[in-house]
Amino acid sequence: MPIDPTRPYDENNIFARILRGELPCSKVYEDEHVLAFNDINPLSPTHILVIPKGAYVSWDDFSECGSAEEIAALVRAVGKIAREAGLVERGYRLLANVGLESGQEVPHLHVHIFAGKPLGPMLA
Ligand code: IU
Repeated sequence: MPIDPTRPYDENNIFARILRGELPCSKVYEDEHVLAFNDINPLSPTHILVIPKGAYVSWDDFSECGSAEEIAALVRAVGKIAREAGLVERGYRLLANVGLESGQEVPHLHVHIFAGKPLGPMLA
C-alpha cells in the first residue's frame, strides 16, 4: 500500500527498525547521518537504498526540515557509494518516491540507486 507522506513519522516502520538494529540488513555504507543497504527485492543487478538516520517520511519533510548537515551527508553519501561501487563509468539512476501516486511503500525517506543493466525509459 503506498503511504501518505503527510502522516506523522511512524517510529516502527521497517527502516526505523533496521536503524535501531532490531532487524538485519545487508549494509553497504554507514556514517553519522546515513545508512545504505542492498534492497531486499532488487529490481536491477545493483539496487541500493540510502536512508538518513533522522526520522523523515520522505523527500518532502527532509527537504523542509532536515539540517544542512543531514542533507549534505545524504547527497554526498549517494555519490560516494556509487563511486565506490564502480557505478560511474556505466552510469546509474537515482529515485526517491514521495507519497501516494509515486507508490512509496516504506514511510522513511530512501533514495534508490539502480545500476548494472540498461535501465530503459524513466517512467512506465
Ligand atoms: P518504495 O520507494 O517505498 O516503493 O521502495 C521500498 C523499497 O524497500 C522496495 O524496493 C523494497 O524492496 C525495499 N524493502 C527492503 O529493502 N527491505 C524491506 O524489509 C522492505 C522493503 I518491507
